[in-house]
Amino acid sequence: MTAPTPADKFSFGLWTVGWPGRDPFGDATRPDLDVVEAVQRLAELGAYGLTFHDDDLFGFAATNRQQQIDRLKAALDETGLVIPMMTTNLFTHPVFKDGGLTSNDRGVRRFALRKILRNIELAAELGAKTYVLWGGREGSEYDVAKDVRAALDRYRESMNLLTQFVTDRGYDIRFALEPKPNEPRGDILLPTIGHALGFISTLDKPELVGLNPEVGHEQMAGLNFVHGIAQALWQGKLFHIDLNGQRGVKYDQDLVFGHGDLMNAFALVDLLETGGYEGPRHFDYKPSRTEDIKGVWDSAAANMRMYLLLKERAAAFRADPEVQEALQVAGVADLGKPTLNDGESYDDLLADDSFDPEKAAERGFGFVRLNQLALEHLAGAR
Ligand code: GLT
Ligand code: MN
Ligand code: MN
Ligand code: MN
Repeated sequence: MTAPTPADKFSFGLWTVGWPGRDPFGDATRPDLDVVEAVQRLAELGAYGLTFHDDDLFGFAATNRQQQIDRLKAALDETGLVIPMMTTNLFTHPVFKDGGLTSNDRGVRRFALRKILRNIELAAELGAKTYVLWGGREGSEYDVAKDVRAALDRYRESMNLLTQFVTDRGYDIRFALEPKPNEPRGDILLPTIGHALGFISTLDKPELVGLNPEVGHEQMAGLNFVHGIAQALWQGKLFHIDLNGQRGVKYDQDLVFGHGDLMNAFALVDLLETGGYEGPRHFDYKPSRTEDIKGVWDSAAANMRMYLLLKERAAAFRADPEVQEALQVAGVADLGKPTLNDGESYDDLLADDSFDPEKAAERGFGFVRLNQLALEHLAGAR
């Protein structure tokens, strides 16, 4: 297998490799990571992009904002790394305890919007094409404390303002909402891909708003990530993606991609590589708290290696003649054929009595054999 190159479009959040290991129960286990070192190491490993929140680069107080931007720009020039996506931190500072765009406090909502607008100006300057909004604090613990319909009005008001802003400024930027069911809030608004797609359809400029789904977030809700991504692609809404690993319905683990549900990761890479997704392969993981700095870069490399391994396995699966035959038996391609004939009406359909349900019920689809073949390719047994 070849090493990652910029053509693979692998990108990482500065907050991922930069996570010092602080969690609700324990202190940091690693020192803070400087942005210049992050850029240099990621470039060496074969990544093409870095993404970040405003606060990741210059902190909430932003006292050294311009200096940090200049240092980042110099590192980008030196390495050729790019900034494909940026986002706003509306969750760390205590002012956002009840959310940003949907806080019950109107002053907080106005402050949150200004924080986004200012960072979008920087995103445009740095050439980012996607602006992510993860509403981790937009939600509630207590049903009686949040008017969800009013909160969705405010979310929509915000998105309409942001899309008007990039349009008026002539920025080549689209927005990507990132769903998550819970954590840090008890319940987060727009909790799944489906909820977010429904919300987007109500906006003034829906064409400028899509999704940034994260593997673990859908799996925390017990949902099939591949199905969600397939629907997002089908609706032209997969603007960006957060790849990582999650083992079942529990807290947000942010493991290395493939270190969770490996079979679903295999099907995901197969879909991304064949389904027309051309955006960044962005890793939003956390190097486990047990790791030292070497472990940070080993785990960053592991994400890219897992993706490339799965890409190789998926291609071998597709090229295997026995798989082709099993796909045929399973009727997978037959689903692409419209159910009615060209020009056929419902009257024609009603008049068709040629179908024998008893006979059709005798069919075995052979899905288990097909899945076993997929697993054998995944396990390197074929
Ligand atoms: C935060 C969150 C991620 C989001 C990031 C973007 S920040 O770490 O857990 O899932 O993608 O705001
Ligand atoms: Mn996560
Ligand atoms: Mn996360
Ligand atoms: Mn994420």
